[in-house]
Amino acid sequence: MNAKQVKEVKSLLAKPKHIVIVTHWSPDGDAMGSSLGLYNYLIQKDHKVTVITPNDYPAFLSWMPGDKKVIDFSKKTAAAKKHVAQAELIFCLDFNSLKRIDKLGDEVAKSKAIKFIIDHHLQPEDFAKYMLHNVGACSTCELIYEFISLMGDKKLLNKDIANCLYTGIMTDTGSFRFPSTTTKTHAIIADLMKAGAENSEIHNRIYDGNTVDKIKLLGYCLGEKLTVMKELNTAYFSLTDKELKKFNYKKGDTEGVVNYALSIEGIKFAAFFVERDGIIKTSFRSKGSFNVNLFARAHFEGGGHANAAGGMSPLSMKDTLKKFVSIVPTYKKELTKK
Ligand SMILES: [Mn+2]
Repeated sequence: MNAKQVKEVKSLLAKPKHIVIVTHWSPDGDAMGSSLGLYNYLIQKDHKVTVITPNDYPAFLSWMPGDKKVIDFSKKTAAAKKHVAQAELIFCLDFNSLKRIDKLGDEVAKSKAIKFIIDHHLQPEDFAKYMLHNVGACSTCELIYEFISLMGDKKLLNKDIANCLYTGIMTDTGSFRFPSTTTKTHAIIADLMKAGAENSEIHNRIYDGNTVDKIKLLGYCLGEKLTVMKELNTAYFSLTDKELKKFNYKKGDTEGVVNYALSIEGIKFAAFFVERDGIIKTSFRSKGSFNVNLFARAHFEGGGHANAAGGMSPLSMKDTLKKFVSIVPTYKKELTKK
């Protein structure tokens, strides 16, 4: 966003408007934190704001201020469509390809509203008039903080905004440990704490809400399902629908499982395959220079960041794993580079 655009957006937001905020499929901490952080900012300026998600998100994210008013497009499609049709301004947060929001994308594409992308994923699509995009940002929440600053509204940072933005920065940086965490990140966190962010409580709400089923599912994954391809510095897990049912699977129960594979000494590439509604969803994580965004784009109809990406496979679990195991050796050079 250049200085001229900042001025334009400032004047757009000077008068109350119908605003819709949308975020990506299977919202995570950064998606919900940025959406509700922006929501709690815009309502202070008397806008009529509606947050719409393409589908549901885990219960450990549903405590954020404004959560009760979020509309799930997959469940309340008619109401969501009405809001999108009425919108004068649509913010697209934490994604940059309309494919990432499924059928909600058709509504957003159709809408005459002015569109605004705030995001930190690679290769943004060109569908918005305004864009605050930075792949160097640790999270979209960091960019929402920046957006509020650009609008000259840092004085409006309150506890509600601070709690939302803290959540997204914490979850997208793996609790401030990924290389994307910078001095700027910590400076923003300090500001959010000054504004009232409840850092310790947020950590408890996000990470200490495990159910017995979730912990047992994790135990099963680690004990029975981990496969290590030692000479390729790669490790992966898979879970079928049947296995999920055995542990009374609830959304969010497999969150973070892939990171256990990545935490093994020497492992540079970790993958997780999970069957949901007949489709295999894939998560890829890496350490160092191995680019899982490119890997996901090339082989699993997905994408994301260089060190964290996702995708899908229309094949059966057996064939998906066969495919994966046959592809990984072609990356031997990158994976075994010192
Ligand atoms: Mn993000």
